[in-house]
Amino acid sequence: MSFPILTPEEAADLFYDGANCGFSGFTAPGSPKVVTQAIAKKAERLHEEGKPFKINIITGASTSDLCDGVLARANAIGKRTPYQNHPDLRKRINSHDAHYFDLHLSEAAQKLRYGFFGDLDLAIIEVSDIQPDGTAVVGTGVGNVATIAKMAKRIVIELNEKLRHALYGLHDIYLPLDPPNRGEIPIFKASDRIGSPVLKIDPSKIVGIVKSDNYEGVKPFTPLDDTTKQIGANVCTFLINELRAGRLPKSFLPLQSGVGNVANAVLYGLADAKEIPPFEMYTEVIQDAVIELMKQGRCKFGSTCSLTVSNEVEDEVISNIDFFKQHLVLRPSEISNSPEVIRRLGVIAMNTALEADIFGNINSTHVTGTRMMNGIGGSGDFTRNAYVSIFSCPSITKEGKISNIVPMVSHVDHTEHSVDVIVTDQGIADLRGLDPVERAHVIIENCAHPIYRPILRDYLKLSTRGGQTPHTLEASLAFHTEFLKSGDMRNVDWARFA
Ligand code: 0RQ
Repeated sequence: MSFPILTPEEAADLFYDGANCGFSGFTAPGSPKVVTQAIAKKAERLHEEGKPFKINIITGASTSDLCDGVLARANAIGKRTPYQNHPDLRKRINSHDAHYFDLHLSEAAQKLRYGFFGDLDLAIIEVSDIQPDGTAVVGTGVGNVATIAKMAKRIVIELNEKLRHALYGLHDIYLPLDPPNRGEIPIFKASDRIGSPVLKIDPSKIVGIVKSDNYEGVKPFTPLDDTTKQIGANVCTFLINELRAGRLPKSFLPLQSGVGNVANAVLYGLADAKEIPPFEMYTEVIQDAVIELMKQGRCKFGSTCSLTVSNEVEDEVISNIDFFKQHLVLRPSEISNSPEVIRRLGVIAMNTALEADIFGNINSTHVTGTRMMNGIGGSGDFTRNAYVSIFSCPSITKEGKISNIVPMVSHVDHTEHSVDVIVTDQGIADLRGLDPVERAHVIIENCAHPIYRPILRDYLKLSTRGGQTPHTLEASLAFHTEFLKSGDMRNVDWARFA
């Protein structure tokens, strides 16, 4: 069977108001790039005519400006899951133009298969190659593509010619059976391969192929500054101390690292931490820093769901693909983020918080408890199941108007039970085996910024009256209410609550 070649506009015509759509990809890489632009134009045209048009979208994770960006600006997104990070979509979500439900990334595919989100009417799947029988080599972000291909009724293929013929052998596509028939996921080391280098798509569901020739569109990282470099150095100090104390095996354990500038900086810190032996990664995103570490021989192998690298590094990987195929495997999110595998391998989880509270709870998603930033992503999959779980963030943000260490987080993504260590530019709070009050002292003294330490100590004094986890409930969110009122958390006045 050979598939018709479609223009992006012809493909966009298949999409209709209220359609449930699955898109390939994971954090920009692998997500659709051209049909989405045509769908956005169609939405704008229909909206001008006074007609409704919004589609519901499930992906692997965030996408690029060519997908979430254009569709959000066209107000063409009805419902979205499981992760996003585009400023225009964020605005739509926070103004309720788009509905968004946040999900652990390991669970999205199985919940789709279980039927929890209804039928999948249409899919757009980016491939780097496809055969007439539907055998495809997918792009550089795998996400939920295997489940989306299985569940979608009709599929549009985006053939990204930029990647053509390069990627065969990079992927390990594996779809677990669903309960009650699920067995173990037989990965015993990061480099194990258990599936297929190709995705088998039912050719009868493919309506046509749209050609594209685009970069993945990963947003460039902010250059490292003194704060992010110090956070990276502190994480490395913690890991080195663990090795010295014999709490980590001498051969080390696989690392996971989350998204964003802080995560990228932590990984760059590992380049200089020579006491840490060459290591493996079992993670969901590999950012620019890891590619550099691979070239240096510091990172021996990376199992990931996506190559979330800048355009420059993308070019470098593609032109040296034979080298990187020996050091990388790309897996579906439910495998890269599988709680079973993470627990078995003893993954060291390193994720980023927006804020942490003095008792060790983490908010990764909601600014002042209400405004969605990006979503929980895979941070919960790793945090909850890690050998040791580390959260890092700067001690202050916005020139000190915000303390990232607060009396009580304004939204909880990761509870005190799942968080072993908090690291800021100020230092390391090792929370293992500590009760809530002990944790509070260590977090305030080691991680809070010196300008906020006395204010946090005073909060603890104010709260000594009650309970195992001593809070003064009416004052517990005063940092946030003060920021909303005066724009600076330093203005908080505990006397009001005495
Ligand atoms: O704002 O953009 O206006 O400068 O938040 O902060 O310091 O640049 O940090 O890029 O590492 O992102 C938690 C969002 C951190 C990310 C988060 C403001 C700050 C800045 C970004 P500006 P930084 P990063 C696996 C793991 C959840 C998902 C996850 C994330 C902007 O890491 O989305 O971990 N994590 N997935 O100024 C108000 C605060 C703030 C704040 C920072 N307390 N209040 N604003 N900012 N702290 C990967 C996947 O799952 C795909």
